[in-house]
Amino acid sequence: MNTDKSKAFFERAQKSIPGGVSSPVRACKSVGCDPVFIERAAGSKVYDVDGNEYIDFVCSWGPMILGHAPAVVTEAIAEAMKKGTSFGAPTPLEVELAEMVCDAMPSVEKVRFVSSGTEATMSAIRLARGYTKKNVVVKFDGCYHGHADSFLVKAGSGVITLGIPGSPGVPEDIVKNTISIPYNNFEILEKTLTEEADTIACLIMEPVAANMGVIPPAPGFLEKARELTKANNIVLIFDEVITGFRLSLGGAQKKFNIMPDLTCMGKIIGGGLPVGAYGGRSDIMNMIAPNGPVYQAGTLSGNPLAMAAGIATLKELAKPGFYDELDRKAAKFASELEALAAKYSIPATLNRAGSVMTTFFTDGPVTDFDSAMTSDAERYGFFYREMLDQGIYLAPSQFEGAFISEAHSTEELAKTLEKTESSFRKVSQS
Ligand code: KE4
Repeated sequence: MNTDKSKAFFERAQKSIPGGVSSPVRACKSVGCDPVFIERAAGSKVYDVDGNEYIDFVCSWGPMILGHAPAVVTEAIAEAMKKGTSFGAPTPLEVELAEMVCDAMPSVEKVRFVSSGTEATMSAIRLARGYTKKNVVVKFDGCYHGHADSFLVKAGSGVITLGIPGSPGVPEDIVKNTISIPYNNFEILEKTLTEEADTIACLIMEPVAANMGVIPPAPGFLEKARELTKANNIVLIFDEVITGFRLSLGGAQKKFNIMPDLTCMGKIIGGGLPVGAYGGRSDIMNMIAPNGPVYQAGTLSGNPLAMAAGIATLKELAKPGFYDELDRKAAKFASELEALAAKYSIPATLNRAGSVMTTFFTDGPVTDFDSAMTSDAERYGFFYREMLDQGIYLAPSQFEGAFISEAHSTEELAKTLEKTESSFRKVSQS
């Protein structure tokens, strides 16, 4: 691939943007190459500034479940745009999207829109602290809940990708109120939530971890988390920024039939525009200003263009059979990918939840942060570069998910598997 223009943009970008990117993982540091700069996208494809075409499995890290620039969404945005772009006032669109979210997510009785997943999670833990009058937040090693101070303790996503142990700038005072424990470890979960119950405000968790790579909950783990948090006056927060509207119209909580107290959402509900949301039990949500004393605010919260994009997206997802077809496609792709790894005797473990999956370059099983970290990130980097060179755009990190959208055709998935076979052949010889 000729990527001369991307290289020039990357050099220029680094003069005015730290690392030349607006989010660290995009710099491709862990996969040993420079990022390509994307000019446009349509359907399952992205196109870089040199005119190279790629089948995209990043999907903007999850939002593009319909594929890029679906007409229903772009037309809705264009329509909304004619009426102005931001008012800083209540609008009918946010009421419509709020009602759609409350109808879809079983535990969400009330919802507040913000502009990112980080804003949603940081607001949810503040609310949990205000509601319980306790301060400690429990999270899981390798789970990522955005970049608010309280979460940068053994966090996933870009934090593990870049091997940053925590983050300078997070005061000890904050860190001491965050306990991080191993995912899928029943014994430590029970011990922590019972012994420290008097100080713990909330347990925040990805119901399916997807920021240390995809790691589903062990059978019974979500039920145990629900039982222990209920028994100890601890608010259970499901961070469904990835799983929400990805695993089903009701997210992971519908899929696994678990009712958290609060849910954080993002990505898909904005249809590609900046939207985050947090919601849940009315008795807790009613503590949020202006109803109650817990403060949270935002200039662009409920932005009409973003609301229009979210409404158009969720209307498509609500159509009968949408998730059945998407998951069928993803399951077939995953099983064929696993067969190729076996054919070339490559130590690999594929974890999948619906249409998001991760191929860990390790024998596995991969059930938590420690086992995820046995993956050969070097080998993933080699694989990533081989695939990029063949026009397949994967997450530039072993510890992220690959997303399949409605727009990925059978032919494109078959083509991806052909390119995967060629890459696996080289991986097995490397
Ligand atoms: P944002 O602030 O990036 O919108 O959302 C933070 C967040 C919260 N919770 C979960 C489960 C998340 O996955 C995220 C963000 N996801 C990462 C990728 N896995 C965003 C990509 C990036 O940081 O550039």
